[in-house]
Order: sequence, then C-alpha cells, then structure tokens
Amino acid sequence: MSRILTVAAAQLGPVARSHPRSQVVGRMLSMMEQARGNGVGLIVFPELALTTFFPRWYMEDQAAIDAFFEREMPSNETRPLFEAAARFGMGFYLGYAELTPEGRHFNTSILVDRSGRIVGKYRKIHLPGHAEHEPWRAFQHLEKRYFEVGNLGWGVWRTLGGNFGMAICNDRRWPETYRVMGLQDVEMVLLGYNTPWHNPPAPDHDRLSEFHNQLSMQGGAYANATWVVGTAKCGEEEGCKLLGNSSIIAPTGEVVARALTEDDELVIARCDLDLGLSYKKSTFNFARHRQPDQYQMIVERTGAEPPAA
Ligand code: CDT
Repeated sequence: MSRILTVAAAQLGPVARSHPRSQVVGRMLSMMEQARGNGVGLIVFPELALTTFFPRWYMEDQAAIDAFFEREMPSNETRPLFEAAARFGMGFYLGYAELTPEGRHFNTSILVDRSGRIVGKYRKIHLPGHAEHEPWRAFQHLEKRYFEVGNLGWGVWRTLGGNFGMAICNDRRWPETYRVMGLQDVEMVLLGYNTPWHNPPAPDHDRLSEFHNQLSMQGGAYANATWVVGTAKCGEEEGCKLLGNSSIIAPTGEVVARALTEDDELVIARCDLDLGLSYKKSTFNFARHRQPDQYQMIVERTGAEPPAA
C-alpha cells in the first residue's frame, strides 16, 4: 500500500475583525476545492483560523472575548468544512478558540479524517505573551490571559494511513513538543501559527523572525525524523504584520515546499510517510540511543538555574 500522502499547507492571508466566520470559511472552502484538483488528502489550516488574532487586544468584557470562541465544533458556520472533507475524501487540521461547556477557554486544534469525523484534539500548551495589559507595547499578546494551558498533552493519532500529531504556533519553538510526539512514532506533525514580525519585549529578534521559524520547524523535523507542516495566518492584519513562510518540511530536515506570498496560498507536497524510517533505524533509533536516566532535569526543573558558585 502506498505511503504517499499529498498534503497542503493552506496559508491564510489576514482576517479582519469585521470579517464574519462565514467569509473565512468560504475562503477555506475554495482552498479545499483547489486542493482537491491537486490530489490533496490532508489540508492544514492555521492557528485560530476562523477569526482575527484577537490576543493582540486587551479586552475586559467577557462577552466580547467569548465572541471569538467556538462553543461547538462543528457549528453551523464550520459544518461546510466537515461536509467538504467527506465529499472530497480530504482530512484537515483546524485551529480555533474553544469555549467548553464548563466555561473553559483553550487555543485548540482538531484533526478531521477523510470521512469528516474529528479523530484528534490538541490544546495549546506553550502559551506565549502576558496576562495583564501592557500599554507600552505596540500591540498586546494576551494568550496567557485569554487561554488556559492545554490539558491533553501531545497526542499522536493513527489515521490517514500514518501517525499524525498536532502542535500550535509557539509550541514549535520547544524541542519537548516534537520529542513527546517522536516517542509515539509520529510521522507528521501538523501546526498552525500567527507570528507577529515584531516582538515588543525583544525587538532585536525581529530581523530573525523568518530564520527562527524555519530553524525550529526544521530542527524538530530532523531530530524526530518526522514531516512537519507549518501553516501561517499572515500579512498585515489589523495593523499588525504577521509572518508567512508556511512550509512543508521532510524528516531529513529539508524544506520541500514553502509559501511565496503573505496571502491565501496553497503549499503542496507529495509526502512519503516512510521517509523518516532510515533515520528512525539509525541515527535516531530512540530505543537504542536515548538515555532517559540522564534527562531527569528536563521534567524536574522548569527555569534554568546557574551552577553553584
Ligand atoms: N501565536 C503564537 O504563539 N505566537 C508566538 C509569538 C511569540 S513572539 C516570539 C510565536 O511563537 O510565534
């Protein structure tokens, strides 16, 4: 049986605050149509794909905040995506803001199979930014205010003919993200992102935004012998410039395909899910070479502590 899966990173250009979900879903559906013509079996949408990236604003009115969240999935507005998945035989990854029946808020992604069924859910663990209003910033990054830390860990699901894992945006900068999935024999990590070019607490990093995006995804792919599909929401959104460069990265660490625009764009690659095998049997044969007894500090310590004087 073929282990080739044709995958699309469905990069989205900006979504304005005034754009209703129906409009964004319409853009996503036309990308699914276009992807179908290219034989795509899995399409990956960005983080918080259905709305503008609202953590850039400080808000106190809980109803105004909750308006950016989904209370059900699928909903009336998002059901057409699930119907298209079933009609086209195309799985998808979708990032959205989740409001649970218990009133909990998460930055979430789901994995939907070719029949239009949700087979996996992930809730973002590494929440960047801050929890209080910081007016000195050109824009806010209030993920720590609006979301709880995800409570599902990093799962890996056997679907679409392979082993698939999910992460969300800032997670991609942390090697632990990929390793937890690598230890579940992940073959493809799907992730969406909204990354402002400008980082207010460290503007000296701005010129390296693209480089750090590639570095973290390529490093994660190589060290875990997995495909990584990173999909941006990008362009100038409500006055804030967001990074593009959506990429499909092979288990070799090489970029196979990358976006050229900062707008709606499909990035497509034929991915051999067996490509990581030779790495998993040699350099990164975990069972043979890892030494977890020597890694205890990784789970026991959170912040760095300098050695004793
Ligand atoms: N959405 C998100 O997680 N964005 C963060 C911005 C952090 S600034 C370095 C990211 O890691 O891309």
